[in-house]
Amino acid sequence: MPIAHAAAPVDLEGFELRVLHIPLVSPFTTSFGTETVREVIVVRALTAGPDGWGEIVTQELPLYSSEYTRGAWDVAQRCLIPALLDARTVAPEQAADLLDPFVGHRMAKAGLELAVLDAALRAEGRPLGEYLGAVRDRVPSGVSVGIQRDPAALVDAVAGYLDAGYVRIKIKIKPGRDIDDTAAVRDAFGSIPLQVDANSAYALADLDTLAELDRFDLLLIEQPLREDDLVDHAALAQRLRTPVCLDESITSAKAASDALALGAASVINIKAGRVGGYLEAVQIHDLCRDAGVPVWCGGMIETGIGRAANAALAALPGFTLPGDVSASDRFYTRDIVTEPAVMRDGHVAVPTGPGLGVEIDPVALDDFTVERVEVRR
Ligand code: NPG
Repeated sequence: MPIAHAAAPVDLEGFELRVLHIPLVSPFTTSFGTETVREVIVVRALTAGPDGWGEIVTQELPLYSSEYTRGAWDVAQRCLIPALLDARTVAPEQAADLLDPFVGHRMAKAGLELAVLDAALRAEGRPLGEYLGAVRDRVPSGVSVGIQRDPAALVDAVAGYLDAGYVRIKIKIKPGRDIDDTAAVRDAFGSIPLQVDANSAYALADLDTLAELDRFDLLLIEQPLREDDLVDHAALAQRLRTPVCLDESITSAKAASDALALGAASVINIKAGRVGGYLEAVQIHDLCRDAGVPVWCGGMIETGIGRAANAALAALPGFTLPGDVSASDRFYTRDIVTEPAVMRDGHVAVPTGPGLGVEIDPVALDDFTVERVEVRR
């Protein structure tokens, strides 16, 4: 179902961008590296009415995708913000079209669109979840566990998250840290809902290793091959019993429909940043739902801004698998919103206030800011 009721346009006066450095509670290791500090761009849309907030989920370096903070910082100021400010009066549903002439840079576009959307919905007193089509008031909370020192340390880490109440575990894998790690978690915890994420670290030539994972009855394997390897993913999916889920490869609704047509995936991870915004994310949800393909909401270690929006998105009816919608304290001791997401009974609540439904903590925001710029009309 497309957005049922469009939002009224906002009168854009400018944008404030900030680069934040927020320390993580513990290092987070994936197949592409280890992060100890989350570098992220927070966007504030300055309007004639309420301001709106968004988040650009790039990382410092282009390791997960081609986008990275300095690139987003530049393209936002040089191309994207001027395109929005030239239009002056912008409805959230128009933002993607205004930004479309600029190729790629989807995370930057998504952060700007979210700020416009938040401003528009705050002006109308409408919650984001209601606007996107949410059908639940809370969403099941899965957790993503980074690669640890060894399988025993991984078991300890997973035990902590299960004790905390997380309803689904995802472990990161890479060549050499796959079978033994997965086996250790299966042996320790029996039939818990478990999935693995390779972040593009394998090639089709690794088929034998990947097929060994079949014996663990995983919910899915996420993005085993490279972003561009749709045909190879289709070949792999034919050979595995474990369902193949795509993340990095799904950069748009078109990419999602191509992947499904090719048989490259039977599950899709939806991240608004990766696909250019929450409205594109809803389109992917809709087309997967029509095709009977389950989706779940991914995470990009967002601050309380992006996490609030992710909870709203994950409450749409097609999100039938638990997402990486963990509590704020999974990554941060201090967040930049006044009421960071908490997990209760394995679930995170969908905010109910206007727009994102969270308020910014201005002191925390200032404390984590390492660079700030304002672009005005
Ligand atoms: O809960 O936000 C979260 C983390 C989920 O594992 C997670 N994200 O590859 O999906 C991923 C990974 C990631 C995080 C990728 C940050 C890029 C940046």
